[in-house]
Amino acid sequence: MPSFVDVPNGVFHAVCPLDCPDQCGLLLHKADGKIVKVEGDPRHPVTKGHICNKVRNMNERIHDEHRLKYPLKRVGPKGEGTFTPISWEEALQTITSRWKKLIESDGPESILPYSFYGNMGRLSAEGMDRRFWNHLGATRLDRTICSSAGSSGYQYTMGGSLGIDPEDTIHSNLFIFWGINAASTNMHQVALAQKVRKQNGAKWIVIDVHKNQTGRLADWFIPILPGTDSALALGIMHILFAENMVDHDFLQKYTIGHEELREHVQQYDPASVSTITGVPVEDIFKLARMYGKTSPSFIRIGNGPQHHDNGGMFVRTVACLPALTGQWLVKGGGAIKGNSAYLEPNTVSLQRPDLLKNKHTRVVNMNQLGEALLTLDPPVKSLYVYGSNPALVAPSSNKVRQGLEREDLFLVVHDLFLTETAKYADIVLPATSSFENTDLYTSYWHHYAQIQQPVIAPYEESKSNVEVFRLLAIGMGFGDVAAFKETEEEMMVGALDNPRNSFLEGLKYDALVERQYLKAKVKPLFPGTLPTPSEKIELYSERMKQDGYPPLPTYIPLVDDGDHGYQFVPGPNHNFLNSTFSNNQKHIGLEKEPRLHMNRLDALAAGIEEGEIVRVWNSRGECELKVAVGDNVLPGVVVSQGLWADTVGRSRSGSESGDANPNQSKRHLLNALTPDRIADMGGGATFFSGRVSVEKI
Ligand SMILES: Nc1nc2c(c(=O)[nH]1)N[C@H]1C(S)=C(S)[C@@H](COP(=O)(O)OP(=O)(O)OC[C@H]3O[C@@H](n4cnc5c(=O)[nH]c(N)nc54)[C@H](O)[C@@H]3O)O[C@H]1N2
Ligand SMILES: Nc1nc2c(c(=O)[nH]1)N[C@H]1C(S)=C(S)[C@@H](COP(=O)(O)OP(=O)(O)OC[C@H]3O[C@@H](n4cnc5c(=O)[nH]c(N)nc54)[C@H](O)[C@@H]3O)O[C@H]1N2
Ligand code: SF4
Ligand SMILES: [Mo]
Repeated sequence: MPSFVDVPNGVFHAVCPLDCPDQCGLLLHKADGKIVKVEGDPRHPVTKGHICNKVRNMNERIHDEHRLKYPLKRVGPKGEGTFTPISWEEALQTITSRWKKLIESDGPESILPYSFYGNMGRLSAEGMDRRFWNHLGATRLDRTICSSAGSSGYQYTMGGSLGIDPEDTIHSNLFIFWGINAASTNMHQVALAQKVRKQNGAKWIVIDVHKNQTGRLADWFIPILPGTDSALALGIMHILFAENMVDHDFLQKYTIGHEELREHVQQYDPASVSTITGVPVEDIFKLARMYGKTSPSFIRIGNGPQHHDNGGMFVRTVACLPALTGQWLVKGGGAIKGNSAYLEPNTVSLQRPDLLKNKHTRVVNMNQLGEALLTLDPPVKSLYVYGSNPALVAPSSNKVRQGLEREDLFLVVHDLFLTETAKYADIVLPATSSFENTDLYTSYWHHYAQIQQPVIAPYEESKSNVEVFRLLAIGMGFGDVAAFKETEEEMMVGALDNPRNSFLEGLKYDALVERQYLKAKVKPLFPGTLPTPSEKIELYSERMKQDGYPPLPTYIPLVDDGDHGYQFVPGPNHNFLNSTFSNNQKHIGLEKEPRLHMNRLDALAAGIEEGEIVRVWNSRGECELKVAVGDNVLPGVVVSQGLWADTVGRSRSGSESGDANPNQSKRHLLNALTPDRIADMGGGATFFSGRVSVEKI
């Protein structure tokens, strides 16, 4: 590959590395070796040159003077953030000698990796690191924080992460955004829907617990009580069958269990469903009839409703709807929950599970990090965090932080910034940004793969994840194993060669380097067969029955979360990407401050006024938030958005000294309130199934 690093001026192709379905193509403008402007690449077939505000401002993050420049060693108490610079040699020596001792005394399972998709690059997020942990025999991390409950539910119905091609939604006449704040989290799906609305008068329905950016764009916004969406979907099915709006031919040919389902949904009559969901009976009829009679109709299934105790069953249930109406056969009809199956690389080649050999290593669910650090026996003695910021993003954060504070826990954090998590670390390692790396990107929404080549030199002494794991392998004495000697290029060639994924056929490394955007070989799902046991859409699932679930889609209420007045839904916000950007003044300025959205009637009853600071609490923790009173949430529900830095309002990151008042700085820590219960399926998170009390201060 030609190197762009040494070319000081020009415009270079790049990929947005963030955990966002859109995975935009970017153009980086370089002057004097620095990125001075980030814009969308108009040649990207789906994102077409449009990007979000967050990333238009990315050059500030890349050249932020607060970025970590060199490895650091902690010299103050854990959590305070007082460090002194050390060399890479000393850092690696400290880590590997500590690990070697731990392996001898406590075994390799005393070491726990913790990572997520701060950088979606396949090599950075799940390449050399996985090889390293497999070879070491460390405790395995079950990566469940994001979408695993819903993916599991979808898989029971459809066999895998297989939806329609989003480019086909240009033909849709009805868009249902179901529990997705797409205006913030999938802007190009919104752009497509806007275009069709203008051209063909297509209608948008948004079903959400919060009338947010997306709800405000809808032709019809349907507010719903949290965690009740399966009941609504079953109510729609009840009406579709009762009023004969189902496609008998499709049901016969491509599904199993429609007779059982027809019987089963009789119990979900509109009156009962209305009581459960808070959606008026006439609206349930209107919604079912619109859905039953409009073609093509498209459902974009979001992450929100699957961050609940019953989240897997929600997705399993909604995924049945397009089958009832036969919409999968219509161009632009169907659904997208996630599309990751189409570009699924060869993970065996990439992650080398064979390196685990016969090690029966234990598994920790990442949603229960605090619990694992505090109670696991034998204990976790060392934690290595990269590409994630669990002190802010993981549920029940008071427990997480208590775990991170453990004096006997050897914590290493590899990041671009001195995050909330890094402040607890014994050793901090500086990470390159994705624009300094070589990596392979595969969207989980559209069907295009891209490659990033380094555009700028590594910032100061920072190193990529791939490089650090190579060095750690050498330090641990297994650097000679072939898996750790592979170059990035070899890893990508191997990853793209996946005989188990026919959609990847012909999508090869050299062509990708040359052409920049290559599409998976997709075709409509129907006519065709699915990777389910019956090869059909499983309205009735024998596999679910074997796994202990009701085999037919069923409404299961949320777990009792204590006697508190409000259901608490703390989702992401528009200008941060999870906690990324929450340390940037421009992004903070756009969001201003965290708010607690509360219904007018609730505020009146509690004597709470607009703009008042209230105490929000439950058995897990407390926050202080400014109230926004209005009608954008139903009574009994409170919503807040954004994973706010501890240090909002003051400078964070890189300032190598602690906060004056650590308790004060944590008052916006929304995850102090969230449950670390595990969802019904896939080990998923239940961020939105917590209850809170709200009181005047
Ligand atoms: N700007 C921005 N974009 C992002 C992110 C970000 O932080 N900021 N994060 C990225 C990541 S990692 C992810 S996973 C995605 C997530 O993006 P989305 O799929 O949009 O998921 P959320 O924003 O978590 O929740 C979506 C909506 O679900 C609603 N909701 C919550 N509970 C329920 C319920 O029970 N029923 C219904 N109907 N609605 C409910 C919330 O109010 C919210 O509006 O976004 C990605 N993109
Ligand atoms: N309350 C609440 N909590 C939530 C959610 C919610 O909706 N509500 N959403 C949840 C969801 S869906 C998700 S996906 C998680 C996301 O949570 P995380 O995966 O922790 O995402 P970020 O907060 O963006 O943190 C990513 C970190 O990776 C670092 N990073 C970026 N690139 C690299 C790299 O190449 N190498 C290394 N070593 N580090 C890098 C960034 O600087 C950043 O600090 O949060 C979850 N937490
Ligand atoms: S965060 Fe999403 S919308 Fe923004 S540039 Fe990246 S991929 Fe595109
Ligand atoms: Mo996520």
